[in-house]
Amino acid sequence: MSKYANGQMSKIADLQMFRPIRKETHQIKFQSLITHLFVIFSIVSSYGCAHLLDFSAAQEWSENYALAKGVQANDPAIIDGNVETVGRSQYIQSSSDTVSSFASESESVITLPEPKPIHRVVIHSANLEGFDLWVMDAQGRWERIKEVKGNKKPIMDVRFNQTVNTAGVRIRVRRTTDDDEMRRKNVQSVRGGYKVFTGKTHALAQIAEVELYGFVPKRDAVDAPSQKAKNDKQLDSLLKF
Ligand SMILES: [Ca+2]
Repeated sequence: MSKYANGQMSKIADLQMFRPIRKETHQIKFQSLITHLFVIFSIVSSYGCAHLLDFSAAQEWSENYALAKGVQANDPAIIDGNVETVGRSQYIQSSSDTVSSFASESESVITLPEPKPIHRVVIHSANLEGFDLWVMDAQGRWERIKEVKGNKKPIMDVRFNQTVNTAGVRIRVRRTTDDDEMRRKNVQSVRGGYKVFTGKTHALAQIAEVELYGFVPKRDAVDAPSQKAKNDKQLDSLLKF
């Protein structure tokens, strides 16, 4: 074998010896990269969860805005803070026509001296089955934002899809558990398929209390930003890699 040929053999042998080392080095780097990516992913995930926890932990329900000074209702017993005193919804006087008057529905209206960010309405009622919730906009116009049907609970905890800044809440009564009895009493069927109305066809809602709530910053969440700063610092140091 010539010297040149030996040289070639030597180079080939070196390369054969060297290749597995380079492959191993790539494997180590790749594994290291995967490990770091996993660690970063874990930290980012926990950071995201911590962020969500910070958000939920940072807020709580406000005081009951319906009990604030200057709040009024068309029956004061529904906002006196006492579930033992039961108020009633009031009939809407929409027409002087007798038949229409008999069929009129009722409502409970609460007005606040200034707009509040409301997200939750709790209604205590023994007979309220169906109703619409309306809120007043900045121009004093009413907007319907919620419809409830087939309620069976004595305490209804209604949440809005989003917080509404409003100075008025109206409960428009659609159905009570006393409606059927009132119809039997005040509507008579007569010969020829006609009906004779002698009184109201919708009963008033018996409402013990209406509570209005929004979100406010939680008092003991004041120190929460320090944990967030700690998470930020940890994430920054890892991303510098
Ligand atoms: Ca009451």
